[in-house]
Amino acid sequence: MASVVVVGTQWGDEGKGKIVDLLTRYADFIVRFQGGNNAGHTLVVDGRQFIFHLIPSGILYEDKICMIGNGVIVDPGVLLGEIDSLQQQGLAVSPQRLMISENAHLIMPYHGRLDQAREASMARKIGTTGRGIGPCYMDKVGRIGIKAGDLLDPDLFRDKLQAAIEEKNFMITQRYGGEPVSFEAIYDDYMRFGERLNPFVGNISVELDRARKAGRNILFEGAQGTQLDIDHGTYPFVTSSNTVAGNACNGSGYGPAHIDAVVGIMKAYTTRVGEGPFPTELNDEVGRELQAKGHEFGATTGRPRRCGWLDGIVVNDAVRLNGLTGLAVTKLDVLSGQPVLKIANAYDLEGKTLATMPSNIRQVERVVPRYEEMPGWQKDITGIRQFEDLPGAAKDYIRRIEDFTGTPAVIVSVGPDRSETLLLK
Ligand code: 2SA
Ligand code: GDP
Ligand code: MG
Repeated sequence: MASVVVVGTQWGDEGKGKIVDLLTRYADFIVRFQGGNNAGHTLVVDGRQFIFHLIPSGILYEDKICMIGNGVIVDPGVLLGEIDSLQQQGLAVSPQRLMISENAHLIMPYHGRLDQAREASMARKIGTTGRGIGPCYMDKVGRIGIKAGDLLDPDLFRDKLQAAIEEKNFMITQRYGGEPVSFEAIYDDYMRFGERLNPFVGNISVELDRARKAGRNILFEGAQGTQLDIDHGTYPFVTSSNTVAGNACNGSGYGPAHIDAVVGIMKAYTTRVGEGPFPTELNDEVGRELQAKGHEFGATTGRPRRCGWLDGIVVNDAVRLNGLTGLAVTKLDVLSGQPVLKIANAYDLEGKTLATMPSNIRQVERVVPRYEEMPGWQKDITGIRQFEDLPGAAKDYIRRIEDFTGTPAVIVSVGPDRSETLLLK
């Protein structure tokens, strides 16, 4: 397996949690490299559901080492809550099994406040998760962020917090008319968090290099999806990090020449949660059926996810932007019962035919998908475990996806459970 990156090819929630869990079997190290607790990665093992927001799902395997890379932003209260809840379920999360990069930036209470206040004040909202993601990455890039490693140095932490709070309270009170945050309360809370988290904090780049040289297998777990990438997605309706595979290296301190494969997770249809254009969205009975059958609700916020047909433009963009070497197609079971399936294979825009997502957001709003139609299948496929046993129309659907993406399907998922999976190659 060597070093493999897993990314979402669409707008997130493609089933990365489930597929990462499957691939974790072959991995020794599992690494998150971007995003924060905006992510919600669900996996179901023997009917038991787990939702992870920060800790890589590999933590369920006792012999694996999980890492939170420098590219991740960490809300320490949420992380400790996740550690505690795993411990209550009988899973010991020791510093030997979980490492946090000293360079990972911390989500501070003022980030959440600013995220929510900003959303409330915007005429055209982004539909963020309200977890402080944008404001935290803004501080990182603006060079006033506070890093996990800073918690090990109370004087440094105090000085940085003091400087940041002055600026943040000005924004909170003057710009948004809110109540200021208290330096003392944050300082005390974060020093307490620090005491518990310090044993977990270290240089994960050095550890990963050591692991690679020892021939260990490393799995990089992406969060959100390619169209939510800050550079390549449907900006400004994106998250504030690079979600594409290249960031697995930046976000963990791992060299690009050492990546061996990139697996793109692709839902058999498309969903989006939050605001922003969605060319193949279905505001009709079919959209409602997919939402109900696929249980399409946010794993972090519970918001309903918008649903639509598979968008070949989105997937082909993901193939190019991530250098995908294989596809994992999820939720094929949700399409069962549809008489006809549609795949967008081009966009029409004012007399022009487009094969990629436009960068101009107003154009993204105006594109009209051009669809090809394929017959559906009626049979329930959740019990099927071999690709050959799928109904002919389902096999044709997968083959068509491979054909227009030029990328082999390596996994097909027919249900949320770890066992409801077909391995193709
Ligand atoms: P943010 O909070 O600043 O990252 O929001 C910016 C946009 O990114 C979208 N976003 C997501 N889209 C899909 N899934 C995500 N995780 C949760 C899930 C979402 C939830 O697994 O269901 O529970 O609502 C996720 N995180 C961020 C977000 O909707 C904005 O469009
Ligand atoms: P992620 O953010 O990409 O990890 O995806 P989420 O966990 O947010 O959302 C995917 C949802 O689909 C979860 O509830 C999964 O349990 C579920 N899921 C994953 N694969 C399948 C599948 O093949 N079929 C069905 N019906 N559900 C699936
Ligand atoms: Mg999710």
